[in-house]
Amino acid sequence: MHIDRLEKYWIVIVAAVLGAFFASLLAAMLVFGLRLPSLPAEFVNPLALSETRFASPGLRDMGDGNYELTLTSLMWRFNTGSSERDADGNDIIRVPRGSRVTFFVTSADVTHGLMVERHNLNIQVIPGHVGRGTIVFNEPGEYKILCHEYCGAGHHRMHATIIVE
Ligand SMILES: [Cu+2]
Repeated sequence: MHIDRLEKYWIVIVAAVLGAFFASLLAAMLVFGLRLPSLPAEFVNPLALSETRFASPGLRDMGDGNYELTLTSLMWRFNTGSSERDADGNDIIRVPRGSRVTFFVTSADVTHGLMVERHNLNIQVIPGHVGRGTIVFNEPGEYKILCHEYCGAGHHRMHATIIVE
């Protein structure tokens, strides 16, 4: 079968581009630890959060530098159970350096998002679903927990702060 010279070039270019995409996916998975989002580990009744772990949000010390942070997203704040607030009334959580924090998050109303500044955590917070993810905080500093799903008029103000001491 005759294939035109220019057509051969294009086949090679297309194969090279596909190969580069595949290699970058592999690198993202193997080098940078990127994972596809999975189904939530748990479901809750969003109308009866008072009967679930989300009735008492907060940071729990599980020992050996492990913490569990249970929090609820709602219009328009993160309820982390913390009594410490910033000037805008948003929650502040403090953990020691080196802490391994597992987040458990659900929504009390609409779809929200949860990402932690400069860390590899990005959860879509859907009513009825419990999003879960873990971060190890190796560097001291202040890190914002931000909502990344537009959730209404107060979305741009919706955040909390983690201070790694
Ligand atoms: Cu939002």
